Amino acid sequence: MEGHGILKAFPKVKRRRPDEAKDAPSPKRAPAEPITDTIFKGATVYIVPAGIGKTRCDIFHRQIIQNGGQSVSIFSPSCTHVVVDDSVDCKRALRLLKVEKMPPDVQLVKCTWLSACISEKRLLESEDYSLLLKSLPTAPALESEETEIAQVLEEAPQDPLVPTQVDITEREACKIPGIGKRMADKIKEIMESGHLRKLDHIGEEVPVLEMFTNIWGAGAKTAQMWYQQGFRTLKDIRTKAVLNQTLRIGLKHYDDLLERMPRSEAAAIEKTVKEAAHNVDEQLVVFACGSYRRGKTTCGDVDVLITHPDGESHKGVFSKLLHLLHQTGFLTDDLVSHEENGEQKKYMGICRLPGPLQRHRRLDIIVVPYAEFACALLYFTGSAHFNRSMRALAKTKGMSLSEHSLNCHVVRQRGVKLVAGTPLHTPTEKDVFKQLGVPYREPHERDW
Ligand code: DCP
Ligand code: MG
Ligand code: MN
Repeated sequence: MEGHGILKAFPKVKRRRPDEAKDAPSPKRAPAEPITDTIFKGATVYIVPAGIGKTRCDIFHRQIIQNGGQSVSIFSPSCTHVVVDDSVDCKRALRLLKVEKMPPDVQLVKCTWLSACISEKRLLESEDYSLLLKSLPTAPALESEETEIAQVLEEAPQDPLVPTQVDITEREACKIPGIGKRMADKIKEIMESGHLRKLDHIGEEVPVLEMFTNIWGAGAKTAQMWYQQGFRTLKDIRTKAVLNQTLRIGLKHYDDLLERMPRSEAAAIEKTVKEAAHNVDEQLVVFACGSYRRGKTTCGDVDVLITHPDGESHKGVFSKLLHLLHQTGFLTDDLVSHEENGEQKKYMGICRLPGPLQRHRRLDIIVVPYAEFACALLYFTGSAHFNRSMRALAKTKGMSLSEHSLNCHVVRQRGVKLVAGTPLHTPTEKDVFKQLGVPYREPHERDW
């Protein structure tokens, strides 16, 4: 059972967007990807969604995580950076954060800081992007950097003795309050070439990558690769890219899969799966978890958890159930038709309710042994952010929590697990909370 990290076990599970609790319909779907770089290592970033838009928030969120950083959904003084839309000024930012002033060690930066870090592949100093810098009129947004720099230069005291050569200009620029070495370098580049290269790709690449990562099964890496191959539209992808079966399905249902379904439809999908499961075995326990169980008004997919109280009979269920659901035409496409995670089995696919005007919807089905039921239920109910908090909590108590079990007497050395520990008896979710020493939280209280 050891070593079943979520990401390893279920690599296709998509990432959550940070502002999920608001439950607005969100055009978002993308699988998790491994950490590929360390740009944001050591950074804990809180993105203020206002003005940035959910899709961009989500992209940034993923980029931060993929690049070794932490992207948190709650603002706290332990954040290293708070990112706001370029249109947001300091006053509004504080209002959005509901604080009077920023805690001392937290950087308040414009969104372009994130784009710049990503495009330059390193954690940039925040000074050029900071909203806290008083000496600049406002920290320049990248897109308008050239104009801003020109303004700053105009406002700088005119010294008739300053020669016009580029290096001297750079040195002089450094003396202007609020202009650091980086900004001076940019001034120098503009002086030399009349142009800032760093801006060339920004604004052009992001929306295309966004559109590509909105294909179910395509992560940031795939999107980057396609972009580098010169693809710019979905038609390019459809006609020129090399696609595996999953991507082909993702592309086929591009629009449907971007849309969240109303709660009532999730209920109808749960009912369909439940009826089919009860045709296989009447004793099966069948639950829709995920956002549905948390009481959300819209759901990105339906996450159905199945177990059998006798502890044994869950074993033959998975393939029989899927066969049945395929037969009736309810399941239309398989994304990941069979993923084993210890004794748990997972299906990820696409279904459609009968009748005209019905859309294709994402459906996950998980069959688990009864001994793991409570931990599996807790895990698949989420939210993902809540799960991370619970796991972190378990860690502080020498325990470890997974979708399989809550273990005690875990031994870790520098964060690496050496001893897996012993699974505790947790017949219900309440037992898990109790063992962790925290008050029980109802599913609808688990968004964060
Ligand atoms: N999960 C997790 N970590 C992840 C992905 C998922 O812990 N990286 C868990 C918590 C989620 C549950 O699995 O709540 C179901 O995953 P979904 O991606 O289906 O997320 P939700 O059901 O919460 O939201 P949505 O309405 O977008 O489906
Ligand atoms: Mg879900
Ligand atoms: Mn799901």
